Amino acid sequence: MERSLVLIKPDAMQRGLAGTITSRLENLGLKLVAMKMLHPDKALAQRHYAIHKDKPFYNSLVNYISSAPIIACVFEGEQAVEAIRKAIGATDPAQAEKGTIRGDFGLDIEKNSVHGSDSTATAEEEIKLFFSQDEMFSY
Ligand code: IDP
Ligand code: MG
Repeated sequence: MERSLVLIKPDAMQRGLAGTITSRLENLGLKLVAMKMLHPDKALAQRHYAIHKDKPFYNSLVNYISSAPIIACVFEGEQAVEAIRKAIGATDPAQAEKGTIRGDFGLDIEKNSVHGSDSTATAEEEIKLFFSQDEMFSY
């Protein structure tokens, strides 16, 4: 059983896509085990994207993610990390296949609607940034 952190990013929230995106991921057969709406501050955005701190797009990315409320969720299931990455599609919506979340809804390479963890190890680290143990559910 794997877990993955999903963020519904500001561009998707602002266009009323939270339900659509959550629904697509639930329809993969994955279980929603944590969910919250929050407005990330810069410090949280910087920690979440720390791996990109030397990239030219880092400051813009941090400003973007902390610009509006987002929804953070944890999905659990077999091969959850890979299943979600596939459903999300390529980083650049222009390259993402139709039928993927980014291919259908992403605006540009930064405002690409959704985040999904890229490995089980990353997922565990990312989940800890957004959720405490008592915010995670088993049912
Ligand atoms: P991923 O979200 O598909 O794993 P990463 O390369 O880890 O993509 O980048 C993290 C996030 O940074 C992307 O989802 C996107 O929002 C943003 N990003 C990635 N590459 C660029 C870029 O070249 N310009 C602007 N923003 C970018
Ligand atoms: Mg990534």
